[in-house]
Amino acid sequence: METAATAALVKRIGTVIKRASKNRPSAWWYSPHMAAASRAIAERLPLADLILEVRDARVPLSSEYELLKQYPSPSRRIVVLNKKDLANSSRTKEWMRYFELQNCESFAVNSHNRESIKQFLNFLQAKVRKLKKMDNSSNTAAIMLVGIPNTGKSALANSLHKIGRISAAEKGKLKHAAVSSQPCETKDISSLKIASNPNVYVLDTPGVLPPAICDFETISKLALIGTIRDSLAGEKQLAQFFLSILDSGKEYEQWAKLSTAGSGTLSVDFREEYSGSSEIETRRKRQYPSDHTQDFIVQDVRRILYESISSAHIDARRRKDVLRLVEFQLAALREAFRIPPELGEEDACIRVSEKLLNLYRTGRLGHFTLDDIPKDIDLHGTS
Ligand SMILES: Nc1nc2c(ncn2[C@@H]2O[C@H](COP(=O)(O)OP(=O)(O)O)[C@@H](O)[C@H]2O)c(=O)[nH]1
Ligand SMILES: [Mg+2]
Repeated sequence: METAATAALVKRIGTVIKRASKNRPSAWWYSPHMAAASRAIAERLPLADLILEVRDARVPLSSEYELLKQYPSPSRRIVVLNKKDLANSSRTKEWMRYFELQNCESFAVNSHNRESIKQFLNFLQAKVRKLKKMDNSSNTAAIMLVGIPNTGKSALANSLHKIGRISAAEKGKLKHAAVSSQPCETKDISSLKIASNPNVYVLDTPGVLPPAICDFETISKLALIGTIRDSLAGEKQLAQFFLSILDSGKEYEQWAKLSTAGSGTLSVDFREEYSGSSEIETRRKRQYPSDHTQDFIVQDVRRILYESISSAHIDARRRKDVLRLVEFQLAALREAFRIPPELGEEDACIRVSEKLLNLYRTGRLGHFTLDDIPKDIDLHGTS
């Protein structure tokens, strides 16, 4: 993923976060609440039959849960790569191979997808039965979900509970774990039943980050996927970071068909001042009279991004080229996001950034795996 431009933005974001953390009395993200949660989780870890370390499939390494490093039983730990729908699927396969080489079991899942949850439930039930046979222990199993904030632990717990094979009476109508796009919304450990015979419970836990600041690259990626509050890193910086990744890759090419640019003339041209205002509106009315506004916005955003990248012919290795393109895109996207023209420069940029981050985080701007397999690992080798 790393290019000169992304490296420059990573440094900027890391520095901003570090500065923000210095201005706070306690370690800025490691709140007393998180410290207490961390202790409560550590006490219960040895009692769990299985531990699901829920990571984000876009950052299989950066979303590691530090606390588990001290936990000695890898045989009872499974790395869950959640949000697989947002990651690049062939890269996810490579990551699973990576975990296999580390003798670590992994499973990629989409908590919002019924089929994916069903498969995962089957896998978990088989696993629990095997464990129970080995242990010769009681007919009840506890599976603990742990991970950093916002990886989807509560969403996963809810889906397992909802789709699990338990009687209707056991599916508490009001019982569910609180899911939120904001990090740190789960405050307590709660239990939900997901299967009978043997009875299997999942324990949803609050997300915990390491107390000390990790390296800039990790923290920037975590900020981009929404693990820490956007205001800490700054919405604009995060949007720039995302755009620098998009501009340096090939994902945008899938939007070529959206481009209305005829032979050589682009409606959004990086080399000229952007002035597509009323054109977007006319085309929208002409082509899709009945569609939903949000869909138009997404299409317009994709088109503007496609046209700006393809007309720019930048060298992704050149930091300045990418950064200039990113600035251009942030300005050009105001139109697509219908930002009122009377809004000041700064406010408009933040609004565009928030909206762009939201589209990225809900998967509408492509599938990006941000972590690379460590260079010393040979995925095709024998060990
Ligand atoms: N696209 C996608 N979004 C997910 C998935 N799982 C969870 N989410 C979203 O991620 C955000 C955080 O989920 P939540 O369960 O509250 O995370 P937690 O902090 O780990 O408990 C919410 O907006 C969820 O809707 C998934 O598999 N795919
Ligand atoms: Mg939660």
